[in-house]
Amino acid sequence: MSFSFGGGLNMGPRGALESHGEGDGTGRVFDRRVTLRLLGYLRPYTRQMLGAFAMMLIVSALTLAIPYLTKIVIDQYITNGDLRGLSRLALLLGGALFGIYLASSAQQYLLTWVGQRILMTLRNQLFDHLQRLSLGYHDTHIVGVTISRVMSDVGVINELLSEGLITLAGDILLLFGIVGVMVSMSPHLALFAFSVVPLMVLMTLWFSRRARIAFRQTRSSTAAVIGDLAEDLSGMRVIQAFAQEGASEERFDKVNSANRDAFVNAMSLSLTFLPGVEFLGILATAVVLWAGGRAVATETLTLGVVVAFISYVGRFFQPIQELSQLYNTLQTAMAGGERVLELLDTIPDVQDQPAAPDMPSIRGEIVLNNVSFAYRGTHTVLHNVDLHIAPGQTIALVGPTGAGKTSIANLIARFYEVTEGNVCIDGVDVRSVNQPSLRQQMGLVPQDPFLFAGAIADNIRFGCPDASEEAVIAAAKAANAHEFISAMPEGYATRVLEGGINLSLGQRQLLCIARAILADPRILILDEATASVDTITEALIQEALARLLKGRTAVVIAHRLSTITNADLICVLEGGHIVERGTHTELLALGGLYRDLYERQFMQNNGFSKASERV
Ligand code: DCP
Ligand code: MG
Repeated sequence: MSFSFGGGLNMGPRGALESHGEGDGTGRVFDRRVTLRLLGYLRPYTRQMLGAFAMMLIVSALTLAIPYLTKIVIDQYITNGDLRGLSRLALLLGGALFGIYLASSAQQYLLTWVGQRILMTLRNQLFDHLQRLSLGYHDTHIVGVTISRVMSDVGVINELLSEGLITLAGDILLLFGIVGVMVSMSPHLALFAFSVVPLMVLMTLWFSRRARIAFRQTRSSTAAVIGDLAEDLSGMRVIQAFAQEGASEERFDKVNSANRDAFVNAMSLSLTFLPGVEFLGILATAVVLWAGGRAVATETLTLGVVVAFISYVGRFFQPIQELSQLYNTLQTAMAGGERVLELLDTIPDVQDQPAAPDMPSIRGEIVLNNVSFAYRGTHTVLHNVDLHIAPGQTIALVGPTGAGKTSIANLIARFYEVTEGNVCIDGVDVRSVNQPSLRQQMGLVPQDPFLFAGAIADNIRFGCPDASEEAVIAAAKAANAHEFISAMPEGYATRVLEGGINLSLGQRQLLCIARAILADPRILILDEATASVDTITEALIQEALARLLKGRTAVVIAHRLSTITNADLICVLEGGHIVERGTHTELLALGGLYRDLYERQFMQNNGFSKASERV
């Protein structure tokens, strides 16, 4: 039996994002609702658990029988000099020991078999659920915290359900069994043996109260170490760029030493308690030896009974030690169980109605009616936005950073639910159809182009896994990505490393465009698709886009206004309001925010080209 240190990851010093209770839950050792639901996971394995239970019964029975057999050996065979009987019983004892070995191996195997299956079921359930949770959930939950739920919380639940329950039952059974056998053999001597029990109870109470706090500290300080580590690793570039290695080392040292102290503290508690229990065991043995010895001398008890008693007393304290440790496992598992169930119970913000129909084949009209929207229900970022995009039109959203451009794209694809008003595609409210059927007909090139680890070709065919090699190449050509891909050592088979780090940001964007082209959607949303490419590539992309956008409805979000001068309609957003709308020429003539933005960029670009001419 080992202590377990599972726990949430909320304690990262800078992990203030995590808003939900990440402590040890209610801290209760037993929660009926959580327990019942967790026990439900055992149901499919009733047979195996009954098998393990039977093995446990065999182990307990044999463990109880061995001292009793010793008593018979001494009182009947050794005392009477019956050597043949002695050999027979020695064989029987050997058989019993071998039986314990076999039964406990079988029990262990069954429990591992069941435990690993429960672990897998829980992880699959969590993973499926995480995929269904809306972006609103993923925005507000730190990745590390979620990983800890899926990995360590699930682990402690497994420990409780498989090993824990059977150990609990076995220990309790053994305790009662030993008491029963001792009382039936000699109530008088049993009374002497149990004289240390009140001391034992006091000690256990003292220990469990302190252990509960100490072990909670080990869990939360481990969480702090992992939180700090995860954040520093992902922010390494910034740490090094600002030469803050020293400061983050100091911070890590602090959480790390708190973790060390918590463990030393918890361990020293255990290390006082466990030998304490052992000492009481020895004390009880001494008492039995003294009282039993006197009884043997006065011939009120046989020697065999005293020897058996010594053996029982020795075994009596082992389940007590185990039970006190199980207490921690139980508590950790309850806290972990509560967190896992809470995650499984989280209702996605964006939820389809039961049996929501598929989105019919899209023609491409997008209408936003009086749409207002707030992330996380607080702070409104879009105010009464009205927008009508006819099928086949290209509209551009421009405006200062934070104006709400990406938010509009998010609402069209229904990654979030509008707070007020509605979004309709071909007259169908996006809330009335199921999400996959809607998004399958849309292509999205996100602001932050994400690639998966794997071949370039597979990244392009992400949305259409069955696309042929030719189709992939055609899409890459249309996106003007073919040239750089062919120049790579392994062409389309070149592996993209995790996070796409072996490609430049511009290249990643081209691949994302190729991915969208291949999916051949009726509606295309391009978020800053040309933000990070040079002027020549930009011209290539524009040319590719002109080809791509033809006959589709497109929403193009651009910071470089030169890319969207041809759009059918340009909407200028500021602070969540559409403040101007019209074509490029109309807006320039208007002389408002658009003209302002345009002139500033124009001057900047001219400034740049002059500067480069001078070089
Ligand atoms: N916002 C938020 N929670 C999110 C995303 C955004 O609270 N998960 C806030 C930040 C901004 C506002 O919403 O104040 C609008 O954000 P957008 O991403 O819509 O802004 P833009 O796309 O217009 O900005 P940029 O040009 O920087 O991409
Ligand atoms: Mg944006």
